[in-house]
Order: sequence, then structure tokens, then C-alpha cells
Amino acid sequence: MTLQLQQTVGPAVRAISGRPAKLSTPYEAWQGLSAAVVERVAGRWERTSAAYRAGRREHYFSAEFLMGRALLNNLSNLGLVEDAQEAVSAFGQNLSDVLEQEPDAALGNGGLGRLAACFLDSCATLDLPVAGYGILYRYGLFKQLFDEKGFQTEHPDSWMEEGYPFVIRREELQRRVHFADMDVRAIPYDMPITGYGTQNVNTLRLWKAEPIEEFDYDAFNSQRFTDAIVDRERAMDISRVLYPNDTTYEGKVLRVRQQYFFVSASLQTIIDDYIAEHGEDLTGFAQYNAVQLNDTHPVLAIPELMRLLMDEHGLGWDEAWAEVTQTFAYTNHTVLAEALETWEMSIFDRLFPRITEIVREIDRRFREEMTERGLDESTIAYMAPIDGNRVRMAWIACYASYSINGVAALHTEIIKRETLGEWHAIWPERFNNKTNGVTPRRWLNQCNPRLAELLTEVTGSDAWVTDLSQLAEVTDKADDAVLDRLIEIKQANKRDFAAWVAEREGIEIDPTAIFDVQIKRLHEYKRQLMNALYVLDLYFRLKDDPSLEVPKRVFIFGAKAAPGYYRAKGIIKLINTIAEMVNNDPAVNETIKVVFVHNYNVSPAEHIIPAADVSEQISTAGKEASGTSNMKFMMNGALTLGTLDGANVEILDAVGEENAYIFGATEDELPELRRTYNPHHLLETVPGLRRVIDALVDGTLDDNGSGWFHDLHYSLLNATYDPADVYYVLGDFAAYREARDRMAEDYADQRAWAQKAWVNITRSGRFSSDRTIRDYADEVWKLEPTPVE
Ligand code: 26Q
Repeated sequence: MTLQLQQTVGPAVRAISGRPAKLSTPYEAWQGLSAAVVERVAGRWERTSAAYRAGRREHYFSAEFLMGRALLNNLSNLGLVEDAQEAVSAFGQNLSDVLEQEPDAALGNGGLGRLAACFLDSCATLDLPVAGYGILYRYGLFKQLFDEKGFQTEHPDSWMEEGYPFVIRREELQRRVHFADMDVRAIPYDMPITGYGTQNVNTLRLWKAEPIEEFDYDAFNSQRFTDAIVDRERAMDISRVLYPNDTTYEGKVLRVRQQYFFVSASLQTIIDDYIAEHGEDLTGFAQYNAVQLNDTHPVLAIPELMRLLMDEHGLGWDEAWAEVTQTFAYTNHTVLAEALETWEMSIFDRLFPRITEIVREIDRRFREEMTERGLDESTIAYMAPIDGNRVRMAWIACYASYSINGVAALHTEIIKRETLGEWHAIWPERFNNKTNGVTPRRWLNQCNPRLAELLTEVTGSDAWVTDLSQLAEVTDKADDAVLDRLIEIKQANKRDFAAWVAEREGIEIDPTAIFDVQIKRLHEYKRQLMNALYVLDLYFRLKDDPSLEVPKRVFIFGAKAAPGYYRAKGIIKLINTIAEMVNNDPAVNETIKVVFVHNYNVSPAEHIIPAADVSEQISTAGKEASGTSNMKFMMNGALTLGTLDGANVEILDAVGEENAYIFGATEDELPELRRTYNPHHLLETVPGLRRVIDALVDGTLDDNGSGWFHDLHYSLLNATYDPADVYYVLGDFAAYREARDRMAEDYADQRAWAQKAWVNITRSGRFSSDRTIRDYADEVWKLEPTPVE
């Protein structure tokens, strides 16, 4: 008989605070309740690990897991939300205040990291024997603030300084990772991953780097005291910080150390577990283990597994290669050339000469094999793992993996045709598409309880939470009563959000206005600049004609720029400058407002998405691999305003043209359009365009001496290095303006709008990560569910 939460939380809180629970702070209550939840799942966690030991398993390798908060997710999965509410109110606390105490585990940059987190949720919910492996960064993605002038500033995110109850240090499972210049200890910190309505509890294993010697006492007792301290810190440096770049590759030695560190420790554990279960003969390794590589960040696992199998376990090259090439599957997340990882050979030489040797041998054999296949020399030179003095991680991944996938149908077609076209020509059977998905637990059931209740009512049960495709059965059930409920729910969510914004950002917004949202990392290809130019144009239209009747709107942004990406920081400064001007101008601020939510992250997303009316998905066609916020918005009844890019194409397919707002050049049209492209000509012909472009440089908008607005102007019109306006901002502006204006007009008919929203919600089934994971499990991993009692 398990104890009720009411019986365990009080003592847990007392153990943490050293005081009667009645005197605890909300933060102590969060710690105590969290500890009680972990205690509660301990038994099932152990049983699940035991049940997975003998069978085939999948290991998800990712440098990033953007987990967000854990407590509500776990309570909800375990069906304990009400119990927890009662338990904390017994000592005078309120559950939502307690939940707000939790720091976000922001161990990722954006889409790729959050995808890994949604996948873990689905794997546990589907009882699949899958574990995640990554790094326990001491500092997560930087905290973003805006200074008084609207510039982004970055601050350390020391998210677990006060302890974090959801990771358990497993001292006894530590491994040693060898670098040429030092050895370090890798200590696993395991996080229980509960599923919805199942007993299974999966594991996310995050590695922390520590020095081998607890302390070098000889050095301590000599003049080398400070050297000893410095050495300790050098080991800890490896897991100290998450790199904040998500598009531009940076060849930092510490970054490659991080990658090798976590893949080496993870593979050592996986091999030891294999031996414990199946004996010393490692030629059966790939029969029991598969590893999914989340982009190229963990690709060092390929030569490292070769090394472990040959040097530590006695296999010959061919035997080892046979296992390796049946073990790894590679997911590509980008077609941007600047994001493809390549490393200088000299870095490899310096850190792990044995890995260099193995990579050279992979390269030699690749060239030999391709020559035998009759490929011409220039193709071989292009495809080879080593290019002069650089190692190309994506090429190694393609050569050694049995599966290569893109993350949306269009993206997969582009990598087959272009990015990885040479590999597709040789191994077409390796290529497959796995359109991304998001977990409906966090992104609907937990963040939007009002809508969840309505869906349960209309479908007759809560089975949709684990089978989202069931919602399609009620697409036609939207009578006026249901639509009115939906309208009321969105209104209530918008009121909640307005209160949240007032408190967090100090801006008053009108909940009856259209909430138009773009939340994602700041990048030129995502075209936040085009969005900002529209807002500026609308501002000028209102100023020019005070009698102009336009729908009330709130333009909501959330985005972090990589600290070294100056043009992205310029766009943030521009949006903040426009916001300042608009929000303080009484001539317009009853009609439009601009809110830039600072420090956008998982938890803010959970407040923003349920309140959104319009989902901005406006990337240059062909550039956004998938997008996943588009799916979250759809599930919560926001309509997509988007280009035919990434998963938008499939969303359009699911809802039909009348239920989405699609505009702009398509991926196949762009090359032809570019041939005759003349941005200067557009300034003369596109309504409103010249005025907003001029405003960047004519003194209307002040960039406080940074020169950044001139740079934006230059990037759109004069760039000579690249063609001007690489991302076709001006080219798509007219179509964007037309679609966005029309969309705002359509909002006036609330029933018709709600009908479209209902279609979006109920047709979102295929964008559940449960569907994605089932497809990976069936087609790539060949994995069976293993439910435990
Ligand atoms: C690489 C080298 C050095 C330092 C950092 C990096 C790095 C880190 C993170 C490169 C890329 C990323 C993240 C990429 C990412 O989030 N891509 C997004 O993946 C989503 C999930 O598949 C897609 O939906 C998005 O379209 C894609 O942009």
C-alpha cells in the first residue's frame, strides 16, 4: 500500500526546511512535494529498469534536453494533481504558487532540445524501452533581460544551485572518460521520466564531469595548492555551460570535449549493461541496442563505439564496423550550411589521437569503397569524412548510419535532393521522414485545462490525451453551443495571460484584442524582421489616418538571440524600439500594442500558447526544417499565418485551405524569383514598404548609436557579399501584409473564427509526438512496448 501524498509531503517539507510544514516557504514546499513525488515513483522506476534489461533497447543521444518544469508534469502523469493540492493546502499553501517556484531546466536552445523532451514523454507513455543521454549543464541557456534601451543582455542561468529534486546522483555508476591531456570522472544524474497513465518510468541520464581525484592532497600540502584547484575546475568546466548557438557552428574545443564526454560515458554504460546481460561476445550488440543521434552533436559516438569494441573488447575492424553500422540512426534538423558541424583535425589530434586514427581509417575505407563503386574523384572528395584538415560530422553520420531522417515531409525531400543528395543517390533505402510532433500532455492537457475539459466532454472521455487522433471524430460536432464554449475558453485564457503580462512585463493589454504571436529563437530565416516591419507599417497607417477602423491587436514576441549574433540582436532592439513607440503613443495604443516577453522559455510558452489567436510561422520557404510551435498553437486553437515551409505544409494538409492563412513564395518558386529579384524596385511598388525601410535609417527609430538599424537596412538592400535580402523579407512583404490584414478582418466573425479553430484543434492528431515515436519505434528502432505491472 503506497502512502497518500498527504502523508508524505508534510514530513518531506519538514526534512528540507527543518521547521513545521506550516512555517515553510512556497519554495520549500516545492522541494518537499517534488522529493515526495520522486520517492513515490522509486519502486516503479526500479521495476521498469529491470524489465528493460534483457530486451532490445533504444538510446536517444542528444546534447540538449529542454525539459522545462517537472513537478506538474509528473503530478499530472501520475494522476496526483488533486492530492497534491490538498496536501499543500493542509499547511496553508496553494499548489499553483508552489509550482511557480520551480526553475525551468533549460538544458537546450530551442526546437531540437524541446523535441528531445517531448520524445521522452511519449516513449514513457508508450511503455517503450528508451533512455535519453545528455549533459547535466550547470548553467542552462542564458537568462535574457532587456536593458532600459531595449538591448538584449545575457545572464547566467544557475538553475540548480539550490538543489534539484528530480535528478538522482548515481555515484556507483560513474565512468572514466579519457582525453589526451586529462582523465575525468563522468557521474550520471538520472531523472525519472513518468508517462501518462502508465506504471513505466523511463530514465534520462545526464552526465556531470568531475575531477578524478577527490582532491590532490600532495599538491594541496605544497606550493602547488592553486594548481590543484585549477585542475579540478578544468574537469568541471566540461559540463559547466550549454553553448547558446543554434544555427551557426562554432569550433570551440570545449564544445567538442562536451560531445565526446557524454557519448563516451554513455556508450561505456550501454556496453557494460550488454555484457552483464548477454555476455562478453559483443557481436550481438546491435541486435539489442540502437542509438538515435539527435543531429550531428553526438556523432563522435560512431568512432568511439569503434574504439570501445576494438580496443577494449577485442573485436576486429570489420566485426566492429558491422555492429556500428547496425546501431546508429541519424536525424538531420537543418539545411543551413552554416550550421553543419565540421571540426579541425588538429583539435581531434590534441584531445583524442586514437579517435583521429579511427576517423582517418573510416575515411580511407570510405574512399576505397566509393572508388570500387565507380564514383568519380570529385564526388568522392566532396563526400569523404575528412576534407583536408577538417572532419565533417554529418558525412560520418550518413556513412555509418542505417537510417537517416528529416523532420517534416518537405525537409526530408530537400535533404534527399540537395543537402544529402549524394548519399541518397547511393543509399536511398536509408532515407526516411519522421515528421516531428509535440506531447499533448504538456502542450494541451496541462497548459490549457479549460480546453482539455471541453475536449473530454465532447469526446466523452479523456482517451484523447494518449490518442490525439480521436479528436478527428468530433470535428463535425461543433454546434453553436460548443463554439460558444470555445470562444469563452479562449477569452478566459487571454484574460489569464493579460494578467501574467501585466505582472511580468508591466504592460496592460486588452483581452478582447487579437493576440498575434511569434515565439521562437531569433534568426533571420525565421523573419521576425518581416513581422516587425508589418507592425511598423500598421503604426504608420494608423498615424496617417486616425479614422482608420482596424481590428484591435496585440503583437506578442518571444525570442532569444545567440549572444554573438549581432544582426539578430539588432532585430530584438528594433522590436523593442517599435514597442516603446507604439505603446506610448495615445493615438494608436488603444488599437495596437506590442509585447516582447523577455526570457522566453518553456514555462512562458505554457502561458502564451493557450491564449494565442494567430500563430506566426513565416520562415523563408525551405529554411525551417519543421517547426514545432506551429503544432502547439494548432492544438490550442490558434490559426496559422504561415509560409509553405516545414511542417506548415502538413498542417495545411490536415486542416484544409479554408482553415489556415498561407502566403508567400514557395520553395520551388524561389530560385526563379531570385533570378530577377530587385529589392529597390519593390520599394517603389509595394504599399507601405518604402516608408518602413526608410524609418530604419531616417531618424524615426533610434538605435542608440549601435548602428544596428543601418545594418538591417543594409542587409535588405545593399548587401554585396551575399545577395541582398537573402531571406526574401521584402519579396514576401506584400503577400504577408495582404494575408495578415485579411486574417484580422476575418476575426470579427467570432463563430466563423471559432469554427476554424475547432478544425485546427481536432485535426492536430498527427502532430502528437506519440505518433512520431510510434513511427520511429516501428520503422527505425524495431522496438516493442514493454509495460511493467
Ligand atoms: C552546433 C554546433 C556548435 C554549437 C551549437 C550547435 C547547434 C546547437 C543547437 C546547432 C543547432 C542547434 C539546434 C537546432 C534546432 O533547434 N533546430 C530545429 O529543430 C527542430 C526540431 O526538429 C525543428 O522543428 C526546427 O525547424 C529546427 O530549426
